[in-house]
Amino acid sequence: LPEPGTVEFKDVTFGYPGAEAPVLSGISFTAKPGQTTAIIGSTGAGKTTLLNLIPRLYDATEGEILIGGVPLKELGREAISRNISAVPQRPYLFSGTIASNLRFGAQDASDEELWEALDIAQSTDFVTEREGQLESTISQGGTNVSGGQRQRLCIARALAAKPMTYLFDDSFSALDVNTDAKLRAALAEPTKDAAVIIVAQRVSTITEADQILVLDHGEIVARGTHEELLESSETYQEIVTS
Ligand code: DGT
Ligand code: MG
Repeated sequence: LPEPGTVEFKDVTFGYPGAEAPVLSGISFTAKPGQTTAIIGSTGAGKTTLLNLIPRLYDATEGEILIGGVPLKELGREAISRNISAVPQRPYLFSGTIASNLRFGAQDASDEELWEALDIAQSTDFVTEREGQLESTISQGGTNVSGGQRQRLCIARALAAKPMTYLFDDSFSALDVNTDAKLRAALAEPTKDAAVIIVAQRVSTITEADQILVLDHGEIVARGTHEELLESSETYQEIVTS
């Protein structure tokens, strides 16, 4: 069997219920533990849809997705949520304390572990400045927290769960270039044994990725490292220069 946490797509096709054309077709790749797989492509290319298939927000229409060699359908909801942390493109906070938001998916995490996660997510100052700190309240939908901060708290939540697979959907683009770089440097250690899949808008976020998948109209049109793609892919060159 492949290592735990490995994500494999085998010739996956997906169309939204009721829609005529598939949004993803013939998607095959492997995201290995200890590696970062990046997905880049224009708006509407299908990046979010692809990520959403992994925690089974939808099921593939054709083909198969396996985690650690086990087909998703055999894994069960509980195993999926225990092993996969997803930071969605529109991160969501619910009404409650910061601690309860961070413990969603990590009920047993100690306060110390929450602070560690916040530190990595560059959110220590934000929380220490609030009255009540970890026990300070977030309003429904996180409307009393800025968008970038909401994103970072959701990254901290993902880290607190210590999963084998991380999914980041455009989680760094709302951050300024400096914070983006610091946060990703801090992520290296806690995610070093996990399979990390990052959807990115900014090329600078993914130049170090072990593999980059270029998605265009629901198909992988090129794959490789940043250097390889600069040589081989016109679509990638367009993204880099745009
Ligand atoms: P982004 O986030 O703007 O960079 O775009 P992507 O690459 O994340 O694209 P995605 O996966 O959100 O959308 C791909 C296509 O699927 C696009 O034509 C819109 C369509 N689509 C997305 N979500 C839904 C949905 O819930 N229902 C239906 N019927 N279509 C959807
Ligand atoms: Mg998206």
